[in-house]
Amino acid sequence: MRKILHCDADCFFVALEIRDDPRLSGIPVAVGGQPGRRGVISTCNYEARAFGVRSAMASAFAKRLCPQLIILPHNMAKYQQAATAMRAVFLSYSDLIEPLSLDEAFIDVSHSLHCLGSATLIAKEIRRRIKKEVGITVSAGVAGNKFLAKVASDWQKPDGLTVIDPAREKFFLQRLPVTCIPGVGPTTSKKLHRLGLKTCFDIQKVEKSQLEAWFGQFGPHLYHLSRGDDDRPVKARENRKSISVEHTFSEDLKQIEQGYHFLEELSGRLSQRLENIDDTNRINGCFIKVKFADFKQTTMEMSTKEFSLHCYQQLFGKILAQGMEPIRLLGIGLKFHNLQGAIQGQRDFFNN
Ligand code: TTP
Ligand code: MG
Repeated sequence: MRKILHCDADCFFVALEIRDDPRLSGIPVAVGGQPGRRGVISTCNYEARAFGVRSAMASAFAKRLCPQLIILPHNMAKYQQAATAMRAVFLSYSDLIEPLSLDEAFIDVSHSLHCLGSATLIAKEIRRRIKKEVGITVSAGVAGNKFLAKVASDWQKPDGLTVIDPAREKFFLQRLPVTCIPGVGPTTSKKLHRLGLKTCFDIQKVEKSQLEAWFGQFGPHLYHLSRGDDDRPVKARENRKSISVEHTFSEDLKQIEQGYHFLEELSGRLSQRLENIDDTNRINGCFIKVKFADFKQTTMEMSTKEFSLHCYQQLFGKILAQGMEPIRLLGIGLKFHNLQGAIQGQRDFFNN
């Protein structure tokens, strides 16, 4: 029986802004671009969520939903610093950590000797320490696998701890909505609902072959996860060469300004993917990709040691200087030194 924790900070960017300016607590606050500049919301606190404000929503629309919403600019250095401090807390309980984004990670504590080996006590300690050392709340889930640990950490957000011990697993799954299964988006969930399948318990009653007939390769995934079977290991970060995010616009962008503002949203998303400090230390370049309405694609890169919006704005300016067509797709990314490759290269050199 494995013991897996999933930790996810509550409204991460905004929580850090409120930590540094307590006058903001209790009122609707977001971090994102300004509405007048076609900005987008990166995240908001739960007070703002009560008005329907959400991540990736146009800031102008968010202001319409919640006129008193305060929208603060990004402060990436602050968010990265907090992520590093959180990671340091995780590391004091286990080496087996799989970061999913700046504020979210799986931690395998199956072999941890801390807290007498109790995963629940470890989760409590992690939450308490992050509150004290970083000044924000983290929701945590404890279970026997990744799927259930992630569902559990979401269960009582914000500032919640949910433990699904083996004895409660079956009961928990019975009422778990199908939308909690990873990979079930709006289309699949509609199809499942049409078939009368609303909870994991409903799916459990269907034969594997039938699920395969209905959902193809996704069928066995539904079959196993609905039973709470998930043997995916917690994997420490791979030695990646690059990460990127991109967006295809539903309507081509015609104004240069819109492109610049969308870069802010993309860089928010990229920072989410910038999983840990080892990666930030290994940055050696950034790149941008632009696809125009006529499907012509241009990429441009520059070397840099750090992640900054300014580099992308510069690259974007250079691409636009070559001519401006309506933009269909915009993407940005980071390149890393390949540590493993460099070490292997040295070994090969000495061995030959
Ligand atoms: P999340 O963990 O998805 O969101 P959150 O921490 O703000 O809120 P909660 O976990 O309580 O639901 O993302 C972490 C940070 O990543 C978030 O604070 C801001 C950033 N982000 C974006 O910039 N754009 C996005 O679309 C999303 C979802 C997050
Ligand atoms: Mg979060």
